[in-house]
Amino acid sequence: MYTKQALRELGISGSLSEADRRSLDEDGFFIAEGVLTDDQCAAMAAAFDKLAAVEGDQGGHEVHIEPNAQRVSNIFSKTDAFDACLAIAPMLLASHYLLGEFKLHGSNLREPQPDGGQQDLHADVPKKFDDDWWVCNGIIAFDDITLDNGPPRVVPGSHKWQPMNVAYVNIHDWEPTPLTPEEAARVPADLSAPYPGEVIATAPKGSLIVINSSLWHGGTTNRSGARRRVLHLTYTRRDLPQQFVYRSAVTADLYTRMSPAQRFLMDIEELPKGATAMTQSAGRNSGSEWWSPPARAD
Ligand SMILES: O=C(O)CCC(=O)C(=O)O
Repeated sequence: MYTKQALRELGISGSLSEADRRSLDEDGFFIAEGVLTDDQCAAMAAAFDKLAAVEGDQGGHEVHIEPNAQRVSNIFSKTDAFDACLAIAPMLLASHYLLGEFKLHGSNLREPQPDGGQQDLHADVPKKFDDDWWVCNGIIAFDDITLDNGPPRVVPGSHKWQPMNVAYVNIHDWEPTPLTPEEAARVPADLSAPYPGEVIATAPKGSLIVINSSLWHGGTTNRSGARRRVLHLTYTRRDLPQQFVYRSAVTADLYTRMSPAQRFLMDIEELPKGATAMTQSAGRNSGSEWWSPPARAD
C-alpha cells in the first residue's frame, strides 16, 4: 500500500483546489467549511462530552494534559464516533501535498475552558531546511469557533521562518542552529502577547482549519465561556514518529472496523510481534516531558 493508493481506496483522487494550495503555500493555513454536517457535529460534540466526563482532568494523559483546556487523546481506540474525520478530502489532500507519504500522527480532542485555553505562540515541529514540513494539523470544529470562545491565532507566512518555541517532545533529532539577527528579532519578548499581523481564525461548526504545523500559532482564551469543541487531527511523514502510536494501543474493534487503506494511514497494518489486535500498553512514543528534557538522574 502507498499513500496515493490509500486515498484512492477512500474515494479521494485529484488534488487540493488551487486556492487552498496557494493559501497553504503562502499563508501556511486554509479554512474549508462544510466538511461535516450539523448532525455529524452534534453527534461528535456529544461523544466529546461523554469521553470528557470519563477522563476529566486526566484527559489527554496518553499525550499531554493541558491545564484549563479539556483534552482527550487516543480517541479512535475509545469510540467509533469520530471515524468520519478520517476521510475528509481536503485534510488528506493537504497532508499528501505537504508531506508526500504520510500516516496519522495524533488525534486530540480539545476545548478551552471558560477563561482558559491561552497558549504561548509556538510552532508544533522543527524543520531542518526551508519547506522541510513534518506535520499537517487539521482543526475540525464541532461548535462554531468565534472571536470570543477561544479561537486559534495564526501568524500568516511564519511557516517560512525559523522554528519557534517547539515542545521538547516534538524535537526528535533536530539540532537548533544559532538565530540570525533577523530571526532573533522576530521572536516576541512575551510569547502570550498578540503578535503583529496575527490572524484570529474563526469558522462555523463543520469546518476544517488546516495548518502547516511549522506555522507560528496558538490557542487563545475562551472569554465568553461558549462551547468550543474541536478535534486536532494531525498527520506526519511516514519516516517520522507518531505522536500517539496506535499500533501499540489498537483494540480488536478498531482493527476490524478500519479498512486496509485506513489501517495503512493509521500505521496499524503490522502489529508488534506476538501482539493480537487487542489493547496493548499506552501508545505514547516517549516518556519525556512536554516542554523540556526529562530531569537527569545524577
Ligand atoms: O485548539 C486550538 O485553538 C489551538 C491549539 C494548539 O495550537 C495546540 O494545542 O498546539
